[in-house]
Amino acid sequence: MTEKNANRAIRRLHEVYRDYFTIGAAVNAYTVKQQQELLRTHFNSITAENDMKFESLQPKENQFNFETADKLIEFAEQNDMQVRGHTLVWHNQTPDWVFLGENEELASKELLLARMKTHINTVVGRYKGKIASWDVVNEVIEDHGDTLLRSSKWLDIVGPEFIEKAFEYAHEADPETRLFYNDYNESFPEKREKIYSLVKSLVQKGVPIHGVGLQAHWNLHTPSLDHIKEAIERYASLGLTLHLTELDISVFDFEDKRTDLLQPTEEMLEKQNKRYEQMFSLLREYKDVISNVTFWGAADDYTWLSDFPVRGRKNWPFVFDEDHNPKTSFWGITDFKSK
Ligand code: HAH
Repeated sequence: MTEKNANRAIRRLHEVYRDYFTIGAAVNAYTVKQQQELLRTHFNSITAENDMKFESLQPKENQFNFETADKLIEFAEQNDMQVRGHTLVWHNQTPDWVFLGENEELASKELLLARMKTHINTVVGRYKGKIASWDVVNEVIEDHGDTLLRSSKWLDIVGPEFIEKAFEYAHEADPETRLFYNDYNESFPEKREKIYSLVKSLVQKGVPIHGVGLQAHWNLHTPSLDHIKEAIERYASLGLTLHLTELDISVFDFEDKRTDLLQPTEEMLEKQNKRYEQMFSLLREYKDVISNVTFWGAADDYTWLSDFPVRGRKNWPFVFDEDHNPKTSFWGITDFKSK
């Protein structure tokens, strides 16, 4: 912590943002213990980092395991937090059995859709009234080139309609919960336009979709503020709600593979502070369309970025440090005059 902030009174992050959007953190069984004070104090929304993914909830056919997910929901209830559900249909962290039929062959379209329906019904139904919004479909857009949809077993076996089916099943299971399409690299124009056209076609077909999740895995240099602003406006023009679902600001550019740092440099922390300050100022301008901002973690002692994209390399992407104290960037996003 810098000298000048040493004795300042800390206000709760979610209270500072009360008139703007809810403030979330991704959590797991480890962080709800290790970071419980910090989570209770500053966040009013949580997302399970892994514990509501297909492989966690239904590792074997019809053998559901809700133990950890239930505990996270309980933690949220005890602390007046909302829950974002993550995620129902994705190409990763989904067990192989889902896509297999008899004799190790691929499942038929009918079988895969029936399994999708059972999974969504059981999971969304169980948490009906407890989960305010769900990432129904995650990351189906191809990053580069002219191809719209990423190749996956969902796509190979069912065809593009697997996307709308997922939303329909989720809506049937809980008509109140808000249903999101969620993706990364969402602010780069090339991918943004593809996400936009997918979501637009869903809206036009009358598919029950209510929001777009911008994952917001960003770094010190990209995406630019202009690109973030353009992305927000483009998605909002569809008349849907926006959430920032997985925000973190890596201190390394994506291509940067250096592994020598034991601490972030002063220069990195200064840039990160400026970035957080400018971003949150922009996000506040769009409070009418953005209703939740979730960090993909809470404090620098635990982040998935310490294993991605370079295994075992520490990263420091949040506004709270490894001891859960506010970083300069915490003051950067909480020091503002409300309009
Ligand atoms: C996200 N993918 C996933 O939605 C989340 O479930 C997981 O825990 C972490 C990140 C992001 C991603 C990326 O930024 C780049 C390549 C692949 C995936």
